[in-house]
Amino acid sequence: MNMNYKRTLVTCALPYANGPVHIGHLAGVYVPADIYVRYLRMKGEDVLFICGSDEHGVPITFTARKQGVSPQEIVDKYHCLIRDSFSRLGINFDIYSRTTSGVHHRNASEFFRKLYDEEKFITKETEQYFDPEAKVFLADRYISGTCPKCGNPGAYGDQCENCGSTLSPEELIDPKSALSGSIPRKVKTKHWYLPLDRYEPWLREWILERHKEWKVNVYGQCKSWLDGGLEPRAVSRDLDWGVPVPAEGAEGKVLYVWFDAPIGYISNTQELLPQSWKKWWMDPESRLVHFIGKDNIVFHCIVFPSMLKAYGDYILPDNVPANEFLNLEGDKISTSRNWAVWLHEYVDEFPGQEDVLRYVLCANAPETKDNDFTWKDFQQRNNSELVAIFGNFVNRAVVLTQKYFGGKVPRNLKPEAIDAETLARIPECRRNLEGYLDTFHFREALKEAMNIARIGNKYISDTEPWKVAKTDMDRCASILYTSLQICANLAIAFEPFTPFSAAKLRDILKVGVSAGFDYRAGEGAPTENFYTASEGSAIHTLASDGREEPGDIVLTWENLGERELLPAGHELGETVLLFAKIEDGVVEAQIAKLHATKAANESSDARERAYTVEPQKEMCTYDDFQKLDIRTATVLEAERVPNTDKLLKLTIDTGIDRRTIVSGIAEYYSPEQMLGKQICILANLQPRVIRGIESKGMILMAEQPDGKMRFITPQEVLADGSQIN
Ligand code: B3M
Ligand code: ZN
Repeated sequence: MNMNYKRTLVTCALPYANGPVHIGHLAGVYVPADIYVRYLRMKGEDVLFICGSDEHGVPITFTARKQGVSPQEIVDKYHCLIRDSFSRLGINFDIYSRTTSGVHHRNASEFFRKLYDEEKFITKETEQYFDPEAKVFLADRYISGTCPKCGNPGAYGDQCENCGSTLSPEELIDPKSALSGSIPRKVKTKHWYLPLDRYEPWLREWILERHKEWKVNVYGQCKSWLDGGLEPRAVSRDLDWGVPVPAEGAEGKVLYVWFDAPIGYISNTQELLPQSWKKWWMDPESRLVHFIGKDNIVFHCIVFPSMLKAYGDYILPDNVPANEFLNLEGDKISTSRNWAVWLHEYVDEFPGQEDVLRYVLCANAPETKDNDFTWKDFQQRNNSELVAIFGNFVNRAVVLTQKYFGGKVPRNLKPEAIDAETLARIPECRRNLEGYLDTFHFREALKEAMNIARIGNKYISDTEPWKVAKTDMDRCASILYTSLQICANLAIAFEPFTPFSAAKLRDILKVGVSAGFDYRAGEGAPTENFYTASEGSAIHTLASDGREEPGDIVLTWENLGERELLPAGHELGETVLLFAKIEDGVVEAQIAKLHATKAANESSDARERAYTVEPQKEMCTYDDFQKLDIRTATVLEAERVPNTDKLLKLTIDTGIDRRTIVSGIAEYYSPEQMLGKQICILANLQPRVIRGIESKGMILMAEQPDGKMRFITPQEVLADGSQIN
């Protein structure tokens, strides 16, 4: 780690603007990053927090095609949804821009061009699958066919999801374009490649020797990539959506999305700080930290650093604290199967409980291995940790202060050993907390913050000021004095983790918190940031002239562990509850919602199986077919067959006669719905007696993917008895 840094540039993986953000993204990337940034800011460090939407790439063009709209419409929609839902969870990037911005297109193009001019790329001509109908080159994922290993007819060009084999499109039997169904052809095409093999010796030294402090999962993945040997990587694609390749002979080609997206971090910094961005990216006293999920490790630890190295001038990532994956109720989160808790839905459905999600995701963060989110655990952590420990302690301390001391911090009139011993434990929590936060162990850090609340809660339970008040007001004063100092410590310690509740607590205590730094200082606007007591977690910026005092007491991280943060006589604000209990019904409704999703997925799987796997019946001759007498007919009367659920007795006009047919359609149609309907029947089916009724013939029905039966009715009214052949 760069020990002599002056400032920290924190980036979060740019979400694809191809769908909303879910709890897996949050737990892996955005919540830890936000905690880290808030922590550094409270310590008064210079931090810049950069993110934005990743708006290029093939999947976005496919979504657009499927929905019959332009890729721009897709990314506009999701960009806004994602940006807004982040901020509703208190994740306030200094900029959340997008890779379709003009600044980014120019910057990414310039980046490529410099490497191109300096001959840092190689070119190769290869054969790629091309869809002659849709006129596009196909990524492996968009070619489907039969798996050579297990015979699954729905295997993809990169993988068979049935047997799990890794495939290449060449191996598929009967490959088809997933786009048009046409048979893809191989067409020659030229692309630019970054020869990663040339950077391998340097990467080995830089990561394996000089960054042994990286998280084990990150270091391990890098090592296995490096040990496997690196190969040149294409940085261009044949596509009409992206940053056009600025080179001769590159018509119809764009930069590969993984080439342009990380450059987006730089572009977004430029957009925010046109004058001072270089300080963040090129000064060796700046530290770059990328928060990402584990599937992005190779791009951030190997590919992007090689790009930066090739360019020169830029600093390299100092750390890349990647997390593993979060599962949901025991299953892998899946966007396509809607198996997720979506951030925008959560903030709508749980207003005022943003911190509960932040807390649970941090407590459960998949830092070293994949982890599971369950709604029961969510409820449990809220009710028995946030409500029962943190909230309960603060509430007891302030309510009793209101009751006995008119809402003013009482004087410490009769201190006892337990008070000093209790307060003495907080600096230790702080040391641990810092140790964990500095090394990206957010779960452990949160436990330490929670320990302060536990210390407070135990202290107030042990000392019982409500009882002491009956006999010894001076001692009661001391207990509440001590309790309130712990509350003030909590307002500092929890600011990174649960900023909304920390802000509420500051309101209760009438204090402000300093965030002490303004990234715009370099842009010629001298300003100062701090959190005020009443303005929640938003960073409040004040121009130096129009100074507005944030209250008498402004706390900083430096104060954490101090014994007197609130002086005697300091008046408290209004008492509110920090957390509310979550009832069973609330989580049960969420679980039911997931179960409904699962059921819908299962029936759609069944549908896919029915369509793709169900083989055609064996061949029949024309003569076989001729034996069937299929005709149109009209329903004249319909009634339920008594004591059955499924059967209707229908009287029909077949054009040749009137007859009775008993049909198993009562589940799908009521007798009233059948009256007067024209249908198709098999007229010459051997009569059968069903429930004592002679049924002559059969109504033709079509089975739907969900298993429901629908009768077939002619498009226009036909003469009854018309033969179908
Ligand atoms: N758009 C996110 C993902 O892989 C990807 C990150 C880009 S960071 C430069 O889900
Ligand atoms: Zn297979």
